[in-house]
Amino acid sequence: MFVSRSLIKLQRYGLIKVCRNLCNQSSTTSTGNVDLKLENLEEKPAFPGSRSKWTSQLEFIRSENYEGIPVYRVMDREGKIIEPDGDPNLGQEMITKLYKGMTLLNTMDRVLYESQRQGRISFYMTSYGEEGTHFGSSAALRSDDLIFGQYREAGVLMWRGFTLDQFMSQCYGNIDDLGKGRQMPVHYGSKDLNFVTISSTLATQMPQAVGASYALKRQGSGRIVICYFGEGASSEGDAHAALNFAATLDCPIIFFCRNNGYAISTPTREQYRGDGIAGRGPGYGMATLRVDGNDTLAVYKATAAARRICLEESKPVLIEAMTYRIGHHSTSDDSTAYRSVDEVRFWHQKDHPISRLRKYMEQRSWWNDELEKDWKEESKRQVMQAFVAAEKKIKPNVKEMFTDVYDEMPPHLTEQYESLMEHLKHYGEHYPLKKFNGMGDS
Ligand SMILES: Cc1ncc(C[n+]2csc(CCOP(=O)(O)OP(=O)(O)O)c2C)c(N)n1
Ligand SMILES: [Mg+2]
Repeated sequence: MFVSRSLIKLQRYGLIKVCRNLCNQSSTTSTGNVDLKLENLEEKPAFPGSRSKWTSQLEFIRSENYEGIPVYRVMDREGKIIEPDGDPNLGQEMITKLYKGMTLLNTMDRVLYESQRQGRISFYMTSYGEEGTHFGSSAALRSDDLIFGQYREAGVLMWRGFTLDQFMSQCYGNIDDLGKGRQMPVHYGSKDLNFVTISSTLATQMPQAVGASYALKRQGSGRIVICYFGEGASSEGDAHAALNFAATLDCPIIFFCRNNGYAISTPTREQYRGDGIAGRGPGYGMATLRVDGNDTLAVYKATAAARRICLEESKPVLIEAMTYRIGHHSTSDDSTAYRSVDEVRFWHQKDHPISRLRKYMEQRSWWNDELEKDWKEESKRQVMQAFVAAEKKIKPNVKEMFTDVYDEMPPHLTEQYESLMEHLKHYGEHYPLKKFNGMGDS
């Protein structure tokens, strides 16, 4: 403060050169952030980093006085393109692939949800209603872009090529699970597909994703990172740290918020007071877009444009995709306790990403009832085949719980491992060891 006032006085007396020298000596931030030209100093505040004008109005900024950031969309609810040049013209093949992916995910969700209800797997999370955010965004990425997910992004991984067998094996924790049965169901990961393994502790993926994007930038790799998260996770401290680091380090990362209206039972009206998640973007100095997450084409265009900003400007982008979680939060939740059936029905019947894309296809004669019927049967057959195969497969050896976690097994894990082996030596007959790889004779 003292230095700033002294500088201004010096400048008033025309001692600009002296001032500049003093400034260079006293504070590098001042010289870096403030335009110290005499004529500007009277007009504008000289605070480091300031872009403001002076005002004599004592007026608080109140977000309720501003309209919400608009929601970008390409199609209306009837699948009609709104602006003539709005259609990304992805072509019949690509659109059909998107539609088949979205509906396949839907079918897989139904089977695995029921499987949990029947006690065959321990846990599951569906993506009902959010299929457009998954497929629209992942289709706009390059296959070597790195993905950090939260947990409700199975469609993103499906688009990358994760097979039904791989999904099922993970949920069953069988011998073909890439995670060797060490994670709860839906905690997928694939090194080959550049999809970082899910850790469902909220928002942990966000600072990690920023670190990864910074590393990709330093490598000059031409790759970017996309980080998915829910509007609930956005309230975590890690989310704010991640957004600010990404902005100040100019990281090539897309923050993709799936705003599905709920964080388990907490509705968005209790989650934040400002203009959603997009409303925070300008505060971080980040290019920001709010998009209709149920409009797959709009999500595609938004993500493709964000990717270009990341690469061409080496800057982060925040996308808030507005959607609705039609299913329960997870198999541990019963959403009828906190929302009405009518509310859910509205989104299911009037604003569903799958039916909207289908209408778009039907208007172009790319899809009809017969194709739908055939695909429904075929997709169900594929899902059931993978489901039956996964259930039959044996589990990994219990040793896998301990190995391959650290580079070398640390003493405390060695101790636990030996203790478990000793236990199984005496009481193995009480466990279904035959179902575990290489343990049938234990
Ligand atoms: C740090 C942390 N706190 C709480 C939880 C419990 N939890 C799991 S999911 C969830 C809600 C997250 O909501 P949102 O981010 O909106 O994602 P959505 O489930 O809606 O996709 C909560 C509170 C957690 N996993 N981690
Ligand atoms: Mg949510």
